[in-house]
Amino acid sequence: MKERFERARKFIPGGVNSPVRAFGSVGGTPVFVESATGCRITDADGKEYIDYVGSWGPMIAGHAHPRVVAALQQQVGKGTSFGTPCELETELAQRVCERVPGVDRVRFVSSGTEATMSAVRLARGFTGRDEVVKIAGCYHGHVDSLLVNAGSGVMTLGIPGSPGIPEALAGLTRVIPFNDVDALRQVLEAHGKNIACLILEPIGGNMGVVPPQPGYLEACRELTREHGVTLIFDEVMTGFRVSPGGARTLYGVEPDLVCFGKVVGGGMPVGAYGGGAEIMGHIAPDGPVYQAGTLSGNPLAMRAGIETLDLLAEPGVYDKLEQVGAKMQQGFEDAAREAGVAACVNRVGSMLTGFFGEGPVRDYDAAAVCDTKRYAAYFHAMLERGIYLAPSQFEAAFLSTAHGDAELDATAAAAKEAMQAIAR
Ligand code: KE4
Repeated sequence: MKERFERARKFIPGGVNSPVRAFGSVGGTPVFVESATGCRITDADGKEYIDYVGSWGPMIAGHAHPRVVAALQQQVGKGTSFGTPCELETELAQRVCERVPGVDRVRFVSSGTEATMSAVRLARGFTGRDEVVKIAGCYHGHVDSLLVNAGSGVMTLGIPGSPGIPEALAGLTRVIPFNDVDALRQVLEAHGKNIACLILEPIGGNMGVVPPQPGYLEACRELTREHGVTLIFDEVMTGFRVSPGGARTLYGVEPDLVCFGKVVGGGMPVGAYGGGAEIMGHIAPDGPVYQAGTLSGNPLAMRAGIETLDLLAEPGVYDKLEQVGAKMQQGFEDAAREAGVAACVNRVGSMLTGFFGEGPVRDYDAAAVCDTKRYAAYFHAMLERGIYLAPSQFEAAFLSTAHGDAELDATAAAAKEAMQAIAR
């Protein structure tokens, strides 16, 4: 793998097309995957792993699902992109609108980043306000306005989370802690009239999995409505995964806008944002808020999304996702307890994170004090045993309908050995 990585680095920054793939936070040389099927990936040297990354969420029905492959094979012969309306876009849009309560219109783009960027622009255009509130530890893609870190205090303006983001732009974003209703109430009471939107992952996934505390999402809904602030749920990770309608259905809280990605494209490049007819009516060409994309609604990507959502509509799918998630959690907890390793799991359905620390982990600050060195050691101990986990403590493991008892039992056995190894 080293030679492959060195060659990649000659032509691609860091040898990767997305930073987390470079194993920066766990060390070592990244695995180059050559093929995948079901819940297994095979690297370029032919070594097979049980995969718990699933391309970071899209592969909820497993890799190379026969129905998705057949659909793509049938579609590709008709051409790969038209740049015109195509009925496949309507087919997928109808499925999204029928499955997600409160979404009357949905616009497809090519990534989760495009979806959140467009939703924030729409909120700003719809409200005529400039400021944005985001949550510490939530990640919404590499959008300038959202790659912002918390300022010195809860009430202060954000600071750029990356070079290249102007102070003036970062200064329009305020960052508050997750699961902290008082912080949200304070910032809205002090600045609400300038705030266009609150955007959050309804279930944190990018600080590791951090579920909302009881009542938190309801408070976000009530307080934003009180101040005329658009509530945006970034469901790029949770959409169609934690329930057929996503987190909004699971928790019964309806945002004004929702962003999707990952699952909705079934592994092909698709993002989406949607909401009620009134606010979505402000998007060009119906309205003045501009957003466009050459490959938006790409027929191949639409076909993969349609097939994936249809697979998820089959009876028992979400029970299966809950079962495999629970079994993986049990295996991790048993292994940590038997080895005397301090660890805790946050899980919602088929997305979970094993944190190396006492916990509980209810926000970014609690996640940040977890033992990332021990996570890295566990990651490599599992990799050696043929289990591919997320190469970062602050990510989620994603299970699929393709994970079965054999894989989960093998994972639990590997976890026992790995925990013993890192406990020494
Ligand atoms: P993309 O632009 O990567 O399709 O989506 C950005 C995004 C938006 N919102 C949420 C909640 C997300 O989790 C993401 C992307 N997730 C990361 C993993 N945490 C993708 C992996 C990567 O960056 O390579």
